[in-house]
Amino acid sequence: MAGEAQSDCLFCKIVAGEVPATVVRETETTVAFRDINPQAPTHVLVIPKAHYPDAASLAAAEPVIAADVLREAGEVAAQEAADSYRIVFNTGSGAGQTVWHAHAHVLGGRGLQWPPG
Ligand code: D5M
Repeated sequence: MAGEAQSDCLFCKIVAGEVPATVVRETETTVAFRDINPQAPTHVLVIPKAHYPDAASLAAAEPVIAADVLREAGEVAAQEAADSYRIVFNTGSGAGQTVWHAHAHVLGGRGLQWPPG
């Protein structure tokens, strides 16, 4: 069923506490943890606890939780004292998505180029 934990999903395992992560924030609907391969001084992933494969499918099915993810991304940036930051949702393998559980990258703490690669 939509939103249910998937046994083969890494981020569902992080939500369940079965895979360790450095959690920086948690709410009823979201978890924020440090990216294992940071690309900036602040690089935190914000995920919904419910499983959706990407941001668009999350927003279509659970718009309130999608908004929770965005709000938490802003809270992470505030917590990390990043006044300039980027929120990225890689969507599709051609855009670099490697984990098929919706996640916002929150990147900050250094200058960020535009356009991204
Ligand atoms: O982003 C997926 C991100 O997930 C990528 O930046 C690495 C990160 N990652 C992978 N495994 C872990 C664990 N175990 N902890 C923390 N971060 C992790 P994508 O946009 O799908 O490429």
